[in-house]
Amino acid sequence: MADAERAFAEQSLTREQGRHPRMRLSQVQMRLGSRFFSVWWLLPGLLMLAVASVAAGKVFIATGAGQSLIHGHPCVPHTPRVSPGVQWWVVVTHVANFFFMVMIIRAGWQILADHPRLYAKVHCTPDREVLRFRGPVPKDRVWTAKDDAVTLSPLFGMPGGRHTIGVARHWHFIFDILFVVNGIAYVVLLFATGRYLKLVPTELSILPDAGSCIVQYSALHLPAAPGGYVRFDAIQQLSYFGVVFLLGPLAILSGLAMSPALDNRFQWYQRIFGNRQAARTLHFLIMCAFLLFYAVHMTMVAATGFADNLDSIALGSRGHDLNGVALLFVALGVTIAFNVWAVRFSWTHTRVLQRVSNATVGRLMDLLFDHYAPRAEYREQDISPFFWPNGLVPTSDEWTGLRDREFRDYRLRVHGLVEHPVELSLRQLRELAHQDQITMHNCIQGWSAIGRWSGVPFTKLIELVRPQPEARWVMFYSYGEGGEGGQYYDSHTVDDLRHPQSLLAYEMNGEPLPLLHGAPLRLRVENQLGFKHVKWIKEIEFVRHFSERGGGEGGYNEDHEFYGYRDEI
Ligand SMILES: Nc1nc2c(c(=O)[nH]1)N[C@H]1C(S)=C(S)[C@@H](COP(=O)(O)O)O[C@H]1N2
Ligand SMILES: [Mo]
Repeated sequence: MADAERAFAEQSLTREQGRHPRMRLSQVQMRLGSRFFSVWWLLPGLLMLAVASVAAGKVFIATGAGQSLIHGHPCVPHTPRVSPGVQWWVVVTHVANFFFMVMIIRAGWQILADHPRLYAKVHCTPDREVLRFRGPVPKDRVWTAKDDAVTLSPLFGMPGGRHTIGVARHWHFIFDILFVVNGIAYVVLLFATGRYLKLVPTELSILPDAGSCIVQYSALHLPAAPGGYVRFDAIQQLSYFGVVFLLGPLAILSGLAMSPALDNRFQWYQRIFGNRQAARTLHFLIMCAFLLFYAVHMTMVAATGFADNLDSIALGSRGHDLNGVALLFVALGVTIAFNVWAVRFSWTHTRVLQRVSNATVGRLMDLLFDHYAPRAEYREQDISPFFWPNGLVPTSDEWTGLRDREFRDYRLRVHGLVEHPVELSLRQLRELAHQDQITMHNCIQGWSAIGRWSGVPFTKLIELVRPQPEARWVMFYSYGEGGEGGQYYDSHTVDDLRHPQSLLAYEMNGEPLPLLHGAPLRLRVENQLGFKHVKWIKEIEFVRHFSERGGGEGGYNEDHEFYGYRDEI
């Protein structure tokens, strides 16, 4: 590797950029009707609920009906045990799963911090959030989605310390793949060895048995378990079944529902969850459910004989020694050490992390999503009342001069590896074609919005300029600057630009493109995330490969924020 190349590869995240106010747990609010309340008000409510259910449990268990329920339906069913002991693969997949989940959840929080608001409807209108992690959106100035991010402590966020969704996504997705592979291995072995019988309920009697458990637990009676807790009780079985066969798959599916490539190709997909934002909110709630599960799980393990339980979970033995506890502490220690290392690595070797992610996650995305040409159309009444803006409106004399003359002097320069370079005025572009589409924009930060875009299908431009055969990528350069200074730009494959919905847009919602949203011309490439839709386009260049231009990573955010070079999720 040449020295210059090495220096670039070693480029890392800096603290100066991307600092935002710290997230404060005291500011987390939920909406009820038209008002927002601190989520801390849930605590006394939950406490009252707990007290009430203990009281109800104690009263019910003393009644005849209660007695006949717990005697007629044992909490720990008498079904034959599958096979005694624990197998090594159960322990390995269990520990690996814990390790992966810690990374996924921490990186997930970091991703959420980039747009700390959750919605129920498809639109992301300020003051219509169902849950928000910072105050209301200021209304007295332009407030971009980038302005809205918050900083997490490195104790919570991966890597924390500033907003950096690029880095967080790399960790999140790399560990998602490991999580899925581990999950598949676990489920395959579960069925291959017949041990699924421990998890999958096969008889309806599990329901009254579970009822019996609920009554006994809420009355604070630990159900009788002769010989120790070697067999799952009905509630355990149902919750393990739920975590493995419902929560896990739902986490994956709701995560995929945030993909622009999927949503703008198969509209039915996000509808499974209601809409794209409901899927994002559900993705968050599933994380909460996982945490709740872990908390209850560990509490029960501790409450029913910590060391013995850990022994039988980890080693399948009840040696009345501390092997299981030792294993737990080793697993915890390795997880903590890895997390400390991963935070440091994020800061010192950011470019390496990005490259690894491009080569794994990026390749997989290309393979899975490449052939999905976006074509979903929304209806007039679906158009979002609010469209978050992003980026810095250009300030150069060149652009402000054009703006002051209403872009009459604007000329789009299209050049590079083409047979017929052109310079086109807005009038010429309008005469070239006028295509209308109502589509959903998905920002990498998590918000989305539906809008009507009108402009020239990019295929028209391709026909006009006739790219040379070796031209595989197209660079889009903006009049605007990125957050750290320097020209904003990005790149697309010619293949993506041939999609019927790839558009050079000169109108938004039936009006000439507003200054804030990219006047006079912006890009729409509906299978990709928002940051690839360059606004305030100055010129277009056909090249062999994006690495020949700019910082070499594919675009401004790829260079400065370490984003992936294609982002279809
Ligand atoms: N020139 C330029 N184009 C840009 C950006 C930018 O900062 N500069 N931000 C991108 C991002 S991150 C998004 S989500 C969309 C936002 O488009 P909107 O402001 O119309 O919502 O523009 C993209 N295009
Ligand atoms: Mo974005």
